[in-house]
Amino acid sequence: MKPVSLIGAPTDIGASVIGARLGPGALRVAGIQRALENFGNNVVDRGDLTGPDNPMLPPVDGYRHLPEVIAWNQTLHDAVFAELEGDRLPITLGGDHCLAVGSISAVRHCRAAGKKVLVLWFDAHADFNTASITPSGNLHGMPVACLLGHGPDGLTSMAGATPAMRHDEVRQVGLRSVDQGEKELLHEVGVECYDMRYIDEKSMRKVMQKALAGVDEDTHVHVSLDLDFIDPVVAPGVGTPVVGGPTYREAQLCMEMIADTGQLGSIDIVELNPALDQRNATAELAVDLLESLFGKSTLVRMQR
Ligand code: 6HN
Ligand code: MN
Ligand code: MN
Ligand code: MN
Repeated sequence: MKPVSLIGAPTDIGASVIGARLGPGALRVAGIQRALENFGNNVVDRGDLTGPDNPMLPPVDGYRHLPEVIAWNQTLHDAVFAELEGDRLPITLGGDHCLAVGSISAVRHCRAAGKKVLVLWFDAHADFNTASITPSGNLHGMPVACLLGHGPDGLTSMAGATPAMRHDEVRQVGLRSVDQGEKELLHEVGVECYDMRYIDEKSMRKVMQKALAGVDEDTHVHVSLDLDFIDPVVAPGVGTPVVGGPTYREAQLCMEMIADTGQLGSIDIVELNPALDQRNATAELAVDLLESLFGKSTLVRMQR
């Protein structure tokens, strides 16, 4: 396994519920570094990035805080890019989900020369809004659209090439709150989505087999984990909870199946809101899920 770098991005610049700025600290308190070191990983905590404060302003032309969101993402892009170039595995500790524009643009930028990229987007939401269809103006509801070229220049061009990703390089799992305009655009663009009904009907195992189809030794898998993916009974510490999500075990299975591919290349842990959490349970859950991503279940698998 590649050496790991933790990158804190303490901001809620893309959200209207504040508190995700506290996420990196809560993940450290939950023991994220020690948990990964226990698997023999070399883990370095790079500390927190800095960027503009959240000015809490209303949207302008369909976007809240666009200049600040661009600034945070450019800083994160550069940090993630440097880790990838050093052949390390970066984990972005969010922060809200707008940050995935920067981290995933860095993956594309860095891999442009060769490897295939697969982004697995775990979320209750599709994050596929644009300025003209967003109900909120919040940029954490738009990163997937931006990465696929639908968004403002400052965000769509960060990978050096626009769009950063093709629609078939992203697969979304866990959706259960998708705005009307978003639904239409998702359908038009043709993003592969596994919503909760599909998960219920087919099982998480089937869903993950499909989501991971085509992954081979030449694939860089990026996991973008919005903690509101998991049912809020288990993961209450998020700003935009949606009932009816995956259970603890279903979420673990996703991570275990990704670990089995051996192709994990980079991770975002986002939308943790410690101000809304219960005794850091959601941060601890995130650490449990990361352990699975790094192969915690392997022994159990071998005993079967
Ligand atoms: N997230 N679809 C809603 C919006 O405002 O665009 C909610 C987005 C939530 C985004 O949880 O990363
Ligand atoms: Mn999200
Ligand atoms: Mn979400
Ligand atoms: Mn770039």
